[in-house]
Order: sequence, then structure tokens, then C-alpha cells
Amino acid sequence: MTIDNLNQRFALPGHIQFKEGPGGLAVAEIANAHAEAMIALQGAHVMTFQPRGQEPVLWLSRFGKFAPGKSIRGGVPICWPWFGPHATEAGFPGHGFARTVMWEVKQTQALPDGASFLRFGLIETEATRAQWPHPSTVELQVTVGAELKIELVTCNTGSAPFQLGEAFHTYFQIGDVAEMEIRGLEGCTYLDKVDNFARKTQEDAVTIESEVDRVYLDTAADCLIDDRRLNRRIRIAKHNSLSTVVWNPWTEKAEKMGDFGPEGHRGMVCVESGNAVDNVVTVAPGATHSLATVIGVEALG
Ligand code: TA6
Repeated sequence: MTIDNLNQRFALPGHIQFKEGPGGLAVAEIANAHAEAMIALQGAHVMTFQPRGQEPVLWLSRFGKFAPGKSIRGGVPICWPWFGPHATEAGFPGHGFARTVMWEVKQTQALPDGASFLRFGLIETEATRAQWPHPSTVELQVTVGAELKIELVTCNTGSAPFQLGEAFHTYFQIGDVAEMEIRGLEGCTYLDKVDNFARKTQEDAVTIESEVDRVYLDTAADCLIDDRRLNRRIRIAKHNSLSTVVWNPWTEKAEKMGDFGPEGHRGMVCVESGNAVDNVVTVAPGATHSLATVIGVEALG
């Protein structure tokens, strides 16, 4: 569907318009009384979210490669229908294919409270079916208001159950990594990916002084990013999620990845709400599973 077609069918004055974004990617541009946001149709990828009067909440690399089929570095990449490497196929893309394939706009709506609602559906192809042969549908529902609500809805339309790994791989904008801590994971068990997946327990708030790549298990808790530099707290609430991943690549890995930019890792941290490893979800035939997160900014308590 061309940009003109998208605007004819789904634009909403005072809320949503479609345009060509970075790298020529089709994007939905949202601007309402509460916030501004941008969502690429590729990957149904929420790239930016900025409540009025606030600094951007999501980190988006200025050095990212915005190109068809390439995952965008920053915002909210959708990891689906598996998290991390595929269990058996090394050649399949890490974190699944959802974030690099095209999604279609299904619905847009101006909500009574002034927020904007958008619903996207993943466009199945022979390539996606080759990697995920289970009859299913997946939609992303985004509400842009004073808070950002994202819901990933998976339906099993087949006659056999399937296992699902998923996450919102959210990159958060922070003032400086040395002046922030992540609370809400105290006492949780985590797999430490920088220490051969050793199982450990989180004693206190999470602080970051080197590469951190941890999958916290069996936790439904909100996470709080307390940012002393920007003098704000970001609350990350989640629903139907038992895993939280915390990731900062630090200097060496960020440089190897090549799209963080100089010292880019200092301005971001990933706090990812999903279901991974021990927490993968079994979706029964005919069942619907919905993973959701609500992201908002508060005063630093
Ligand atoms: O969620 C953390 C992680 O799994 C890291 O291990 C690292 O691979 C990161 O995701 C980024 O992955 P990407 O495929 O987006 O470069």
C-alpha cells in the first residue's frame, strides 16, 4: 500500500499521518495532545515515543541502518516467535523474523481521552511460513498517550499447540549509564549471558559498569529506571510476561555492532518485557496469548 493509500484509509487529523521515514521506510507519525511517536510498518517497530514536555523515552541510534529487512537499532524491536537464537536452526534470524518483515495497518482510532490507537498485522509470506509453520496470526496494538501501551497478540489458528518466545526489546533513553539504576528485580534469579548463562540471584538494584546481558526469570514485576541525570523515573509495567531482559553492550560490543555511534551505549539501556528460556509460552489450539507493556515517565521518587 502506498503512502497515499495509507493516508486515504488510515490518517486521522490531529493524530496520525503516514509518510516516508528514515531509509525510505513507511512510517506512521503520531502527534496528539499527549505525545509524539513514530512507528515503522516494517516490524511494526515503535521507533520513538516522547510525551509532551519530556525528553524522548526511547533511544534510537542515529547510526542505525534504516533499510528493508534490517532490524532498526533502537525503539521497540518485536522479538517473535522466538527470543535469542532459534532452538535448532542456526541460520534463522536471532529474535525471530517479526521485526524485519512488513506488517500492515489494520486500524487507526482517535480515543476519547485524546490518545491515538493503531493496530498492525504481520504479513505472512512463504519465507515466514518456512521458519514458523504453525498456523497463527499476530497483531501489534499500540496506544500513544501520556503513556505508551503496546500489546502483542498471538492467536493459534491451528490444531496443535506451539511454544512461543517473545519480547519487546525496548531501548530506553537515559542521561548517562553511570547515573541510573534499575529497580524491581531484587531477589530474582537471572541467567548471566556474559558468564556462560550462569544462574545467579539479583541482590540489589541493577547498575551497569560493564557489558550486562541478563535474562531475569519468573518475574511479573514492574521495572523502574531511576535516571539521576535526567531527573526522571521510567516505569515499565508488563502483563502476561515472566521474563525481563536487561542489556547494555558496553564499549567493545557496541563498537563491534557498528550502529551505536561513539559512546552510544552510555545513553541507553534495554529493559525487555517478554517470555524467554524457562518462561516460553505454550499456546493451545484456538487460544490467544497477549503480551503487553505500559511505559510511562514519573518524577524521581
Ligand atoms: O536482548 C539482548 C540480546 O539478546 C543481546 O544478547 C544482543 O544480541 C542484543 O539482544 C541485540 O541483538 P540484535 O540482534 O538486535 O543485534
